[in-house]
Amino acid sequence: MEGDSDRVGMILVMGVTGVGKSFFINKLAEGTVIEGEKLRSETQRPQIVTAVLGDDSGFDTEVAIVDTPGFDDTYRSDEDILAELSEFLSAQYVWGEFDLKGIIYLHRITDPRMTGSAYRYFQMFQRLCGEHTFKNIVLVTTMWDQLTNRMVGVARDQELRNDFWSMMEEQGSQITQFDGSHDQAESIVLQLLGKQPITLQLQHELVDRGLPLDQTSAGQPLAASLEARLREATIDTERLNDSTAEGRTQQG
Ligand SMILES: Nc1nc2c(ncn2[C@@H]2O[C@H](COP(=O)(O)OP(=O)(O)O)[C@@H](O)[C@H]2O)c(=O)[nH]1
Ligand SMILES: [Mg+2]
Repeated sequence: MEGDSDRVGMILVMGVTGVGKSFFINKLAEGTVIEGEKLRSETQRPQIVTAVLGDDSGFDTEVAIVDTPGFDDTYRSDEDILAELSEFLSAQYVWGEFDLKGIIYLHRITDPRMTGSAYRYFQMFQRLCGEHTFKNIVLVTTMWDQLTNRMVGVARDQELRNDFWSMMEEQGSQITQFDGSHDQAESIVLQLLGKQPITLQLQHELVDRGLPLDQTSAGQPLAASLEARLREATIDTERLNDSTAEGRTQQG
């Protein structure tokens, strides 16, 4: 069909550390990413995994799934994570070989309440995507099999829908409970692959409008700390220059 591209679709998997992003991706492409990687999350970068879906039907669909680093309280700052994501998303937008089709946002149903970092991440996530992409987003609750009482999960699910997810749902986001199966992971991804490609708000702002990260919708709330981060980087460079100069003086 005219206008439809032959490019492989890309899906981002997002959510704070430990919600099951890597687990979800391994359901689609077994053993491609490391699960439970908390201790090494400081070195984690967005990682693209390609998978082929729908073997049985005879229609194979290739997809690029991205495992993204999420906020966590211990190992990396929110600014680091946003900077990491923004680099990846800009590069994909400018040079990428894939069409971004959607985002899968994971939330652990075993969490009694939304923690500070989970809430900050969720807000950053919404700003980074922009409302125009909400119809390409599936909000997924994970780890239902870890609950001792399913009714507790059902109540939390309702709370999430009422207090946090209703605005996105009204604007077209889907909400679903993940049972941990390959089949469901595949059907969530296939559903998103059928949609029109999107450009995220952050990609528009960074690439099309040339804004610095701290002036983007996602970056603004972190502006003070992003600035401090930049200042630190500048001071580091100055120190490096100083010591190089010193070195030369001593040598010369
Ligand atoms: N029982 C169960 N364990 C899960 C599920 N999702 C993730 N896990 C486990 O929870 C831990 C954290 O998941 P992981 O995928 O590494 O989270 P990530 O930080 O979001 O990538 C790992 O040990 C996973 O194997 C699930 O739906 N059910
Ligand atoms: Mg992971």
